[in-house]
Amino acid sequence: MMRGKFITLEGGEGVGKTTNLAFIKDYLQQHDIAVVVTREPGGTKLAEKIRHLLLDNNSEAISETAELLMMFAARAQHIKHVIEPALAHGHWVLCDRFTDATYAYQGGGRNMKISTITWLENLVQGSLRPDLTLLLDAPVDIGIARARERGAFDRFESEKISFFENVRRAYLLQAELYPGRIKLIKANQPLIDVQRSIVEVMRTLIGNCSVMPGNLK
Ligand code: Z5A
Repeated sequence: MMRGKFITLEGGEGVGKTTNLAFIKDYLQQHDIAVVVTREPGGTKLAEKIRHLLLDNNSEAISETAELLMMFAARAQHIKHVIEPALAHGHWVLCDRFTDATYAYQGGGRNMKISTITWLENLVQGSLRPDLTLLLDAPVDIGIARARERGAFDRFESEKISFFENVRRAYLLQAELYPGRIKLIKANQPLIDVQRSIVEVMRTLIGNCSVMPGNLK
């Protein structure tokens, strides 16, 4: 059986990851591709518990190191119990955030050493890397305004604007470092245009798969 493709969606607050995840899922299913949709931190029972701890605004102060290790602990569970089995069965995996978020939030936002993140990435993931990452990028104020319309803020959403500016810069640096894998999508345009750009990228990925993965509908 042919291994599935691993696609991740990244970007700062309110750039439209959740909205476009549903769109991409439908697009893949229209092409008879079996797709597993998941998210980070989260995706398994234990990882969702860790997510709850990480996002809880009322918890004791979480140290930067603890936050980083919790992200990777959740990721280790997620890879072992969801991502790897799905890919091995020929399913495509569509994940709302993955390790680029760690470089952006813990690296850019919290100033954790990049070499430490890379060390943990290698430990937890081995050779697993996304086949494609869609980085939705928009000016911080636009994304935050969209996200905050939803109401109560979680622990990350309560950060200062400068934190999100650093996160955005770190994401853009990742895109510069990995131009083959990370495709930048301008997210401050009308949704229809964002989705047009996404389809262009997806078409190339699907077109490059000479044989479609297993579990065709
Ligand atoms: N985190 C981390 O620190 N380190 C890590 O390694 C990982 C994660 C994996 C999880 O949040 C938190 O964990 C995250 C980083 C941290 N921090 N925060 N905050 P999350 O990913 O679950 O949630 P989020 O980033 O806060 O996502 P979000 O606010 O839900 O944003 P979104 O999913 O990108 O946006 P959306 O819900 O699709 O859209 C927001 C609104 O904008 C909605 O009303 C849409 O209808 C609207 N929208 C979307 N696109 C458009 C366009 N183009 N025009 C107009 N309106 C639009």
